[in-house]
Amino acid sequence: QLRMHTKESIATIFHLPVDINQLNHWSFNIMEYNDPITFTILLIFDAHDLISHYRIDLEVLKNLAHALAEGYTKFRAPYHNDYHGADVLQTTHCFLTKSNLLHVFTQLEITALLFAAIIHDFEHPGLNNNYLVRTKSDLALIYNDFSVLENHHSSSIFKLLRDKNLNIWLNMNSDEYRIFRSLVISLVLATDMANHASLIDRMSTYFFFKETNSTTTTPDSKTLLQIILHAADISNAAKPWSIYIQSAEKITEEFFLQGDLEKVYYDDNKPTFDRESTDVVQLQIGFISHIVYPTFDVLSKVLQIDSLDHSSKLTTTKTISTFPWQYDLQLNLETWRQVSKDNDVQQILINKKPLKLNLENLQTYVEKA
Ligand code: 8BR
Ligand code: ZN
Ligand code: ZN
Repeated sequence: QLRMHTKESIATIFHLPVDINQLNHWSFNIMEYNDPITFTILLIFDAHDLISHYRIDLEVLKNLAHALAEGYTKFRAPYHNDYHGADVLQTTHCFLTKSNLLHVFTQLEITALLFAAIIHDFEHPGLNNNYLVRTKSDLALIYNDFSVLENHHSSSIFKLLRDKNLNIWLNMNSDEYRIFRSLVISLVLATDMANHASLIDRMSTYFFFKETNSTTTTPDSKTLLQIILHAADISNAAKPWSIYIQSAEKITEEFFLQGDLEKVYYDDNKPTFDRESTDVVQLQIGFISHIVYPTFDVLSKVLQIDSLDHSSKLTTTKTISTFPWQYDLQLNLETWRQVSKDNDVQQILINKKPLKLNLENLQTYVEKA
């Protein structure tokens, strides 16, 4: 009976709490809604025409959304759960709406990017690769210590897709599916933070030579897609402060839960994330300045690309463009710097277990910044 309603919007048919226009905004706060995977996947896949193009059965899509939510919440990780998966999809979609890339990439590439975004941390246990390797976990042994989590996220999703009640890509032909699968795997594997530096280096070198007019090569679309997904993955620190601080709190608690286990299970008992001594403020300042800033610098250039044609060289529409995250990143970094000058707040931040940042208190620092 769903077919008869195709003229109605997906939001109406499924009584979704938001519509697609809300998902186009940088300041959309996914934390305010229940069941984030269902509405993001339905609305965003529909907006990019994937549902009609691949003749996706809406019941199967809903089943998949449900299975994704189950896998994402299985380990009750404070940060790496269904909200993070849905957030990365919504943020990726947001990037695409602020660029010309929808004309640069093929439909299949956009499909792989959006799918990789929603599945990229499936069944995340809330422990990082380093922990899984050091404790000789089953997962580390299966994947020989190499991008252990990322291999698992991708592998377990393709296992799910063997079930025809979950396989939304049933109508892709075998050539398309082969390219799609290979792209999704390489996108998810590229979210391993161990690849951050080489990914940024590759693109920075490229843009440097482009600006000096001395390059004849163009970046491949796979690298561009990897940058977009990587940026969406770490975008929490580039969101408005009130949204970012909720994510920062959750990931810090996840780090500390791992730290608690490290004290028990590490041979030398030397935790990487000790809740007693970790300086949360310096951790965030380091994360923003060393990881997020360089990534978003490159991303801003990537989003201005409007052709990958080898003969015409790479062209960009505008040389300078302001994106909302440029402002938010600067403000967030400055806010932490204000916080770091205040010893009282530092004490509160370090000694509260589990960490609870006082949002109202911190607001005064936003104003100072
Ligand atoms: P995943 O989300 O795919 O695990 O990769 C991103 C990694 O970046 C996280 O595991 C975490 O180590 C780091 N990270 C993120 Br995301 N947000 C952070 C934050 N606000 N502060 C510190 N590290 C963060
Ligand atoms: Zn991950
Ligand atoms: Zn992630």
